[in-house]
Amino acid sequence: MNIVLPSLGDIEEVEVTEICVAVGDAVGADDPIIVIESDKASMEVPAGGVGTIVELNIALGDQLGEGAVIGRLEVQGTQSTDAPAAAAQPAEQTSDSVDAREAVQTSASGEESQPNGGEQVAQIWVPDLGDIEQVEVIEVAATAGSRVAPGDLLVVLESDKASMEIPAEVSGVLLEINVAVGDQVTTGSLLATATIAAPRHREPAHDQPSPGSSIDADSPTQKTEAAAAAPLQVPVSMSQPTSASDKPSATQKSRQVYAGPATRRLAREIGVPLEQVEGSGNRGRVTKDDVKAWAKARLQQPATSAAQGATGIPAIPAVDFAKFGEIEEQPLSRIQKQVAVNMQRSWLNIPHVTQHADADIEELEAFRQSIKAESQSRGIKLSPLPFIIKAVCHTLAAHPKLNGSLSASGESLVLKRYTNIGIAVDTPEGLVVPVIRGADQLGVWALAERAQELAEKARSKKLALDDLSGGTFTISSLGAIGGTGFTPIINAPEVAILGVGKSVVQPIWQGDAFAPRLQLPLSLSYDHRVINGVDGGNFMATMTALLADIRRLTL
Ligand code: CAO
Repeated sequence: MNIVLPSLGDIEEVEVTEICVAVGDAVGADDPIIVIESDKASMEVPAGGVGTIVELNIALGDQLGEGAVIGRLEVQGTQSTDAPAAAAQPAEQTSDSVDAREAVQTSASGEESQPNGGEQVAQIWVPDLGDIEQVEVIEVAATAGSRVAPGDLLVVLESDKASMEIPAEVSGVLLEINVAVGDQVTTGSLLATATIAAPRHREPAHDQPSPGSSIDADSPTQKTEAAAAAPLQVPVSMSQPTSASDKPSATQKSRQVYAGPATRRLAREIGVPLEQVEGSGNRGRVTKDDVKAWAKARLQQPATSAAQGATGIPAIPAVDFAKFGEIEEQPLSRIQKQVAVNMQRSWLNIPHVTQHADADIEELEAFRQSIKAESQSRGIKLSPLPFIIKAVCHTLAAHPKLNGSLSASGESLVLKRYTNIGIAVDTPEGLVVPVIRGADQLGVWALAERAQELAEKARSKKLALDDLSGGTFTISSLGAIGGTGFTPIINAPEVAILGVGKSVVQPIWQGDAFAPRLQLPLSLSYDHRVINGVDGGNFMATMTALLADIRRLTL
């Protein structure tokens, strides 16, 4: 059967703004085939029968008149005929129906056209819904106390066939919003109450309502009856499309969304905030494709900047710091920006737990001091760090989970049979983490040499990509600076990182007396998805035991 454009009432032509199906699509009777739009309203034209679309005769932007053949539907189980589609429901956009949404009731005793000099209260009702009994409130776009102007969106209603945007028709302040999202409302339900800033003057023609017009109905009941006398056969979107000449204000723009019911439904189903979607359709109309493209872009988008909100977390609001005093803006280096992204990604994706322990390095320090002359003659700077790296390699061998990575699927822990230790190095350009490959195969002298070499390369920007990749565990040492403990952020996809603080002499109980002992603060952050507290505790116990007695590193 032919799918025919239904009656348009007094509208001569409408524009095709969305094509919802393709040839070959199986459709149900209520499935929208196209969305059409006049300068007053938009509506979906349903298939009108169950079957398969075998022909489409329209293109986006086509101007159609009543009776135009949109396409052909091969009705399931019947022969195709040329009879007009009974279920292709006509859109009779009568002037009454348009006026219906303008219905406001004033509490002033006189006509609205008679200024009384005082404040008037306007009530805003659900307009004539035709043969639709109930619609759902799917969006409440205004709040009590806010100022509205004609055209500002108040609420969006939706039946299973169409959505209706109900705009304010008056300038004023909203006293009360009488509905909430999810409410079922019907023709004549009270939506909102507003004080009108200035009485509205009607055109004389409007003051002489035609029989059945709801425009002068002065009670919800009367209005409902009046509206029922001029029914619409198909509910249409009552929203006023944004035209080029009708530029919304900034706030209005952020609230008003111009989209059909199917698009709104899709957006709701997949959780897309329609007000954030840029409409590519006619007059900025948001189409289903826009919604899908927005969702797809969001899914593919890495956290590209530190300022950006991630995982649905609202972004930190921008502040004009210059308002409070003099400022200087320093652009971030490429490395700093990348570090910001990596840190945020790790912090937001990984449940971090940080465990603290002090290692007694009294003997280690005595040994280090004892070989200082030798280190100088070798030209190697022997800080506590290479001993810590050595101890970490031993500890990882005993607790290999901490040398692993959670697989991308999250289904397994990848254990690595190699130990590559990343060392966080502070440079003027930002933090970099060069990697000592095969650290477990190196002695303390070699580790010291390698760490020194990589730190110098990092500071002189000479690191190769190879120097920065393949790490299995990271050490971040602030020992030269100070601090007793901190929460290092895991260098994902590694599962743990060791923070090193500054060693200090502390009184340690020796069983019979306190003795001054050099204590090295260690902070282990681990990924609690794969590393348990027991694993972290065991790691720290092994680590502190090794540092307390470095002879164990030879075992
Ligand atoms: N406790 C006490 N003193 C320490 C110490 C510790 N834990 N660690 C180092 N020191 C001492 C050293 O012994 C050295 O003193 P001496 O010359 O008297 O021996 C002095 O501090 C300076 O050490 P260093 O910084 O030159 O050498 P290092 O091996 O300890 O560190 C490196 C090398 C590359 C880690 C370091 O230069 C660096 O960049 N640290 C910053 C890392 C960082 O930014 N981490 C934060 C990441 S998260 O934001």
